[in-house]
Amino acid sequence: LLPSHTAAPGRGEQLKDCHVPSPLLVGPVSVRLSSPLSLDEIREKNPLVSLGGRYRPPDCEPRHHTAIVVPYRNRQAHLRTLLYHLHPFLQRQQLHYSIYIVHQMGNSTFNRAKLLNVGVREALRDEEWGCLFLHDVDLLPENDHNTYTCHPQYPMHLSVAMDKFRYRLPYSQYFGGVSAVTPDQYLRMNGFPNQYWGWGGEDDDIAARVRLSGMKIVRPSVSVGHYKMIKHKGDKGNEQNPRRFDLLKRTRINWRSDGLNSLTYELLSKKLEPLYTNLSVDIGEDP
Ligand code: UD2
Ligand code: MN
Repeated sequence: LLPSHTAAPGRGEQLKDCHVPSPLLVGPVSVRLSSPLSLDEIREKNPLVSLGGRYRPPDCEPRHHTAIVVPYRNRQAHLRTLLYHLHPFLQRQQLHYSIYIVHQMGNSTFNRAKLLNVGVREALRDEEWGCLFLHDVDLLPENDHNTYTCHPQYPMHLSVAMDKFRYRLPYSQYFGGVSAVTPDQYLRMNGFPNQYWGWGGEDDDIAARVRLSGMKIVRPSVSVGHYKMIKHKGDKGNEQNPRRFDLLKRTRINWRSDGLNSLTYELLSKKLEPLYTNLSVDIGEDP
């Protein structure tokens, strides 16, 4: 008997493992930022993506299984640009992948790190993902040699060189933008903090958790970790968090009790859209 995932229609026999590196890679790519296509147009360009934004290479057995988790509210144009760009990018890497949009419902202050916790938990209900990518909606990778796979031992930070920071790492412990952990690494650091409401600090807290749980951050080379950030202003409902400096002083004390093991939320709906899985969640509000 074949494993169920190879038994899809038209797949009579066992596929060969995908070649490393993928022969489909092109290296640097130019990123289209103006007037994103409609979701229907993007769907037409990605006929092999199935419901929920899922994909598996048709002609080889993928070596990697990656869930992309995107914290989200009210950024429609950014989302379309991301989907337009990321689907072909990930397909060239011959990954088995799925894109999860974690949509914060209601008007409470935005909470990026908590949304990431929710996305990880819900994604792992679907599949045994080997790698979890935590991805801002407005960041577009500019080189497909930046593979969306995990390091076996350590959390990765991928967005090392952004146009916004003139293609340099802004500071050595910087962990914002795009990062990746295996489920084991995620468990070991007790996930991400739930207490950061509003803009800022949560990425530094996550970086501190990596260290406090005995791991370190690894990165791709600056030439490969290139990203463009879509220009934007601050969002309503995501004002700078004035408590972030106080919270960051306490990460060392709080990380074991605040995180994956204290996560509560209500999943309002899970919908398999053509290009992504939409998780609408109520994550409560800043107490
Ligand atoms: C930086 C970091 C980001 C995060 C943030 C502080 C970079 C490239 N990124 O981003 O990872 O640490 O600072 O919180 O340095 N979002 C929505 N709707 C909203 C608000 C936010 O969808 O109303 C999501 C969206 O995925 C966005 C992300 O949250 O990309 C981060 O928010 P941002 O883009 O406003 O923050 P930014 O660019 O300063
Ligand atoms: Mn941004």
